[in-house]
Amino acid sequence: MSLKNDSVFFTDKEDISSFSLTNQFAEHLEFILVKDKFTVTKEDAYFSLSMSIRDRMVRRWLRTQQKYKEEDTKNVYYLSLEFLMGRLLGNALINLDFYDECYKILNDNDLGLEEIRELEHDMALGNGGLGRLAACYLDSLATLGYPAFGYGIRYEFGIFNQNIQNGYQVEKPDHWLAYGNPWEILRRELTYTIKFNGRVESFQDEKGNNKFKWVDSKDVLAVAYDVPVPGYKTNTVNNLRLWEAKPTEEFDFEEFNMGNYVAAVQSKNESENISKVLYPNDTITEGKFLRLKQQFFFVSATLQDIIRKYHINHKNFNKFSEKVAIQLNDTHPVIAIPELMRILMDENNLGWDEAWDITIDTFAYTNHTVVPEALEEWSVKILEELLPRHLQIIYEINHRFLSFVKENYSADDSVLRELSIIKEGTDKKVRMANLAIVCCNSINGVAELHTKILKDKIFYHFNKIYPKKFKNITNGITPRRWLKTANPFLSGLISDKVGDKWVTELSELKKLEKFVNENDFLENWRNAKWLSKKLLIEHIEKEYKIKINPDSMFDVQIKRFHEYKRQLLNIFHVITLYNRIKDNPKIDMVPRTVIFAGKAAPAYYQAKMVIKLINSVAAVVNNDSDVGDKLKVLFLKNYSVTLAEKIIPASDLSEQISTAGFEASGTGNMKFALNGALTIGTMDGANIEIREEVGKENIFIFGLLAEEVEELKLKDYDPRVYYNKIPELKKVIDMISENYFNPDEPGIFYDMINGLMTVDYYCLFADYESYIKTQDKVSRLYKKQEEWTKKSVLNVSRIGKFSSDRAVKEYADKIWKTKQVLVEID
Ligand code: F58
Repeated sequence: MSLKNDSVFFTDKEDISSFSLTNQFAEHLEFILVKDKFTVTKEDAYFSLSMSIRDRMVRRWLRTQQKYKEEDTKNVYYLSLEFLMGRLLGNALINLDFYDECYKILNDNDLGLEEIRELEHDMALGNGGLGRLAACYLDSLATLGYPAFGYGIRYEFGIFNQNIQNGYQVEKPDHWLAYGNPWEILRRELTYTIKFNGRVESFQDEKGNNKFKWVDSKDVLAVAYDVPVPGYKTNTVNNLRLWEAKPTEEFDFEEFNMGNYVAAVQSKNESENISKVLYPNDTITEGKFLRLKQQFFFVSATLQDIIRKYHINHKNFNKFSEKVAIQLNDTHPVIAIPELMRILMDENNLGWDEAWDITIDTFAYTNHTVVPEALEEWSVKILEELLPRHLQIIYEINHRFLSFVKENYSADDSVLRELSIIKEGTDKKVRMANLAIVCCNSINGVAELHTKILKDKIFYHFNKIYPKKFKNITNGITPRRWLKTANPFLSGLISDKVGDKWVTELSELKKLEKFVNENDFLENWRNAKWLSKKLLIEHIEKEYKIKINPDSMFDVQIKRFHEYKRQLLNIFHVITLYNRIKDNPKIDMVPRTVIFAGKAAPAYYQAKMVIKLINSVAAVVNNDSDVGDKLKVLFLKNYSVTLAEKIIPASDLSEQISTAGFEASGTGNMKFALNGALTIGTMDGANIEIREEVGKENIFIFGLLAEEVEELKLKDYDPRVYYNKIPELKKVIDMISENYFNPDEPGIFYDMINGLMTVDYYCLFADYESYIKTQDKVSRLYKKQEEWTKKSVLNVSRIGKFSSDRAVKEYADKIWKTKQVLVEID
């Protein structure tokens, strides 16, 4: 609809910024929140400020969307089951350049902006790197002015809250919406029907073509909520659209009329369950009916919305793939492929070939893992029940694909079995990655090594068939959040020295290099780190009542808990240091504060036991008077984007120690280096490219290479050989198995030690010696503060490649073929 008379709206010329922020702040407090000076709370101040800032975005937001329509731009749709956005207020203040003004307004009212910012609940709709990457890309897309749209689910509960009880992880629901969310706008008018179950009817149309119809489905509604994504100092405000599930009718009236109120409400709950909770699992798929429902729910709503928008400017589908690029963030949204085929064929009467060409030209897929058990497979039985028509289409795609391979390549049966989208067996499965590779125009890995492993190993035969489809786009992070906002001390110093162009052109940091021998500058650099450390210490002392030595090296590993990330190897180093102190309490060593944070998937027993071990070691080490402040071990609970923003600026050493060949890229590694921490890491993921950029003399690399890990395994790797050969390692293992850190709970680490001594799948024992020696090197360098600081400066100055701006431009050029758009406001 559009209004004939639009006098109720401000004209384009009217300067809405003439309403001062102070006025708007007051207005929201009084008229929206209904508060006065007697009843106002700090939470009210947070809400009111956020709404005032949102108001400032509205015109740009509307204009941006209008502009995309007018120009009929080629749009990018980033489909992701996860968006780990963190807090939005600070980011909006920085991107819109309102930080200083708001700081003053609040100060004048005896409120601290930083204190108010602390009241915002993280928007934690993701597990880790994959979800955070989506959020960084949204920031870059808006900053660079790409016509882009994020699509996902508005989970009522984000990633669980992690508590620690007796050293164990305990999960609590994350009720992030409990007090409302000032950033989202409900778009009730954008409600779509999502079908599930039912059956497929076939018939012949008037021309005698075989046609299919999905009938008798059980329906659910998807309702849109929009979240603004402002670019940095531009007029572009892009849109993140998240779907909430609702029942088609509020109650089952038959049940209701029969007086069965509870049953009636129950069916309402079943529909709403779809958007209830983010799955925290690390290796998923098996029988997760609701997870598949989530995937289809959001994909179906999104495609309906994309097609609606496309039809504003186009009558038929001829130009669809010229105007629409859909990026699938991992395999989670891959069910969009048969859904688009179905919509085109069954609802719009296109033939198979036409529908196929459009589909393949539209979709692109990013892979984020090399762990084979993490590649999604859905049981054919489940698909048959939930999405019968999609299963048919998948079978047809597979049939055509395998025929094509047979005709064009001399592939034997075992190769065909490997390529097949359907995995045969007693419980047949659909391999979602294979479906994606066959149906997408581009498949990309997220770091060079990762892409190489995809091409040479995991998808070897696919790469032979479609060599041009495989691409690498190394991940990136947004400098706006991860330096400008999170680290005011360092970013201030950098801008003083080289100006602030780096915020949108990260390679500008190169200019820092020429100051690397200036003593004053190095002094200021150290001071910036020290100030960030002081802030973190305050936070830790307040929350954990533990004293931290500000002169100690902050040695940090913060990320999801997974065996391949080897937090366990890190704690082995801690125990080794502890033993050295116990052997010689007068030892002259570099004091360390070793910080861990991260969540383990609730069902991942081994990862949870690593958390327990860290906490057990911490309890012993931190309370041993021989140790004093030479060594402290901290496990900071409930890791989040916000906590990362506090820890990373304060870090000296970044632990990136995955078994080589397992970490697709890593993005934490980039965030630390950008904040001046030095990295200790393996030749894995993006560490390799970081080393290439910063220079091998400015990073601490250790351990087996990916191919050496493979070789070792082929040679019947025996971890006991290392245990017997390395006395410090033997001592560490013996202490754990003899319950040194857990006298009250003997035997709890038995499985862990047994696994290490017999299999050690992630090669901790094989890498231990090299890790410890490298850690000793780290300590020696830390003693020479000037040299350390120079390396820190060089890391920052050479890290420009890892900006998400660069990554997003590569996606736009190599895959989406979309152009930047300038949004103007009079
Ligand atoms: C991560 N994957 C990779 N998955 O582990 C990391 O190397 C990479 O840098 C990052 O993606 C971005 O490319 C990741 O975070 C998940 O969180 C999955 C969520 C769904 C369940 C399985 C894990």
